[in-house]
Amino acid sequence: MSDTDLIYSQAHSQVKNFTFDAQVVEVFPDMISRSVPGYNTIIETIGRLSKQFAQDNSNIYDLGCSLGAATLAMRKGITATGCKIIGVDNSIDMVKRCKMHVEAFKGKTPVEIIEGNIQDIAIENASMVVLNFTLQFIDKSERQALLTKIAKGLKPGGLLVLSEKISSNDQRIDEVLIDLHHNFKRDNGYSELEVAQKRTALEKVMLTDSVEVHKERLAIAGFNHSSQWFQCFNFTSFVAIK
Ligand code: GEK
Repeated sequence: MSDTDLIYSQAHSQVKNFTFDAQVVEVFPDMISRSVPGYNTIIETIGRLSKQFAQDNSNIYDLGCSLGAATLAMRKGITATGCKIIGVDNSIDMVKRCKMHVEAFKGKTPVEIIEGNIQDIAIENASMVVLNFTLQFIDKSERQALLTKIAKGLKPGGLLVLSEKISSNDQRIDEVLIDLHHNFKRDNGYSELEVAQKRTALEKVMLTDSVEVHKERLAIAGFNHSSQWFQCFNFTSFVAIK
């Protein structure tokens, strides 16, 4: 099948840093659902939360939108009127394909997909912002500024959904969770070689934080309430409300 992720199935003489290029775009839905435990549950829940949190005449942001899975779930879920969904991604290949996906489905809430760095775009008049496995690709020293900008751009009562791969401060627990995740990938058909090469490719470009660090950043950013609502192995999702 052409859309099956086989990128790391053969030995690479040198494993390059992971990028969201055209080759990844081709297999992305297969890659993310076989690699991220609970991905479909998280996407469905983002849709449910949009029904609850999207406010009339406000903007909804999907930051690091990839192929628009969260955008489409929210467009289905939103019942508020006068909303606009803005999806942003800095991979031109993702943006091109995302626009095609969005156009292939009908919905009453308008969607704009923008090629850009989420650190540079303005967040304004927002009632809901989604960072679904995107913050982990931002330089650690720049994560607080991004979350603070998001909190400032949210209306009172506005919601951030933040999903991330996490690490544990307890080394033994970390080992157990990493092991469970690798077994999940093996059960989904990835070989030892694929798991090992993907790990090397992500080592320098995807850096994880602990739950405690995330919660502290959310509080500093100005969120009055935050909680994990989902965790499976070393993957979690938070809701944070202004
Ligand atoms: C989903 N949210 O399916 N600015 C804009 N986009 C960025 C930046 C940046 N600075 N850094 C990374 N990206 C999606 C899944 S994938 C997660 C998100 C994963 C983009 C990058 O191009 C990629 O499309 C996305 O963030 C991360 O719900 O593959 O593990």
